[in-house]
Amino acid sequence: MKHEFGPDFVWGTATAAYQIEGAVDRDGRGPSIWDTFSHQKGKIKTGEHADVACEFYDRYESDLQLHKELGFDAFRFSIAWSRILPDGIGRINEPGLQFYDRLIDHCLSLGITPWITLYHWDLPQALENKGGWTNRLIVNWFSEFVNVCTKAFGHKVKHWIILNEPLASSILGYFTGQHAPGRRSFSNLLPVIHHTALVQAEGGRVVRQNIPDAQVGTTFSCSPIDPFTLRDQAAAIRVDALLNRLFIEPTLGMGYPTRELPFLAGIAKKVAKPGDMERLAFDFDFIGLQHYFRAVVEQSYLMPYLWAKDVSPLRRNVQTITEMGWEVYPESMYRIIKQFAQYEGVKKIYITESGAAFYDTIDQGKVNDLARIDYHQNYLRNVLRAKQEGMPVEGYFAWTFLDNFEWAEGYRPRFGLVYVDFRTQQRIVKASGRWFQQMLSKEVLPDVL
Ligand code: GCO
Repeated sequence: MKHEFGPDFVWGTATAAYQIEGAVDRDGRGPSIWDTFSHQKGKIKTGEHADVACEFYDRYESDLQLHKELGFDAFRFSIAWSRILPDGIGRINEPGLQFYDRLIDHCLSLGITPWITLYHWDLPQALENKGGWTNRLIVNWFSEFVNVCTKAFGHKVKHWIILNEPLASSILGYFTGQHAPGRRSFSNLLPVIHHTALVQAEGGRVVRQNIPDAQVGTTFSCSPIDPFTLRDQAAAIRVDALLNRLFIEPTLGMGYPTRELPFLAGIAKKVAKPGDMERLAFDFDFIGLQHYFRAVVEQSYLMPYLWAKDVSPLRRNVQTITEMGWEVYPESMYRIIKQFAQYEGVKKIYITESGAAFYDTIDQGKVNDLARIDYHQNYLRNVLRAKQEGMPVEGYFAWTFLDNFEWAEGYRPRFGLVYVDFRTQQRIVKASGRWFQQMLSKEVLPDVL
């Protein structure tokens, strides 16, 4: 399979600081909103937190060694803002910088290209205390953080991702409250969306200014949206605007999709400052698509502003559903790449995340996760189809390397190619990890097989 993607295709795995690092109070790290949130009662389904997680902070050397053995040549990780700036701004914590410096050097020594995500949801608590993403000053705070990181690592890291899934952090964090900081109100929504979109572009500008030869990108969660019945077409168009278009179109200079979602017009009227609409644009070198499932929606009067809701896979008699309750529907990968490739300003696409949580069991020391192999194989076939049709998709990062802390779900859903026993920290490469290893080790496959 590998050779069909061509020699320059990037093969990686993706991770996030809070989900794997642990060591939350080590070497001067300040608290983040996820520390606070996960320790509040009832916020995480299993009552767990990520104080320890995969102990990646201490185990990164052997973990990266394993990553190398599996054949991946790129590793996507995020920087915990509060390790570098414990108060979010101001004082720099040298040991925090040193940790990422060692991690980067170790990647490089193994021939693994580091891909850094600057924001994967763990806002310093000190900044949340000042209003977090509802406060317009976040644009300055974030620029300061990006400035510190790019000055420290820009000479050796050339692949930078500004935000991880801005839709999730803004809506789940400040509107529905399912994620940190767990705030819930409609009045937060428009400021948070707008500040996030501004940060996305400003962050890009800081990276480009400090590292002229960097590849700068940002990621979006995305799903093709299908109407449940013919009557639901308008609903599907609205959901598409919210899920797939809200954060990319402002970067392309198209503004927010206000025609489909009139409530967004409130941004220009009440939230934005003069000149903002121009500041939202930034010409990213690449965009990262994070794709897992398609959505099927129907109209609903119960959901204000959107007037639509999801039709669950259970109601649709879907055959394969993951532990997250997500439908496995490989063709959606092809469709979503096609949808994003149609934007004129999109130059390059990387699949910065795709993967599946299934219930894993250990049998005689082995995890035979055939369903996960099927998932990656079939989703990859659809990436290939898009590529062969000429779409500029140039890499695939499996979510994820190690089983880890799955946010509000706790440790139960396991997405890893490597199983982690959270009591002993033992790692067991799953059959899916071996599948990648085999696939990636074969430069050329005989054409007829
Ligand atoms: C996300 C993330 C990951 C998740 C993964 C599975 O955006 O949700 O980037 O942190 O763990 O998507 O849900």
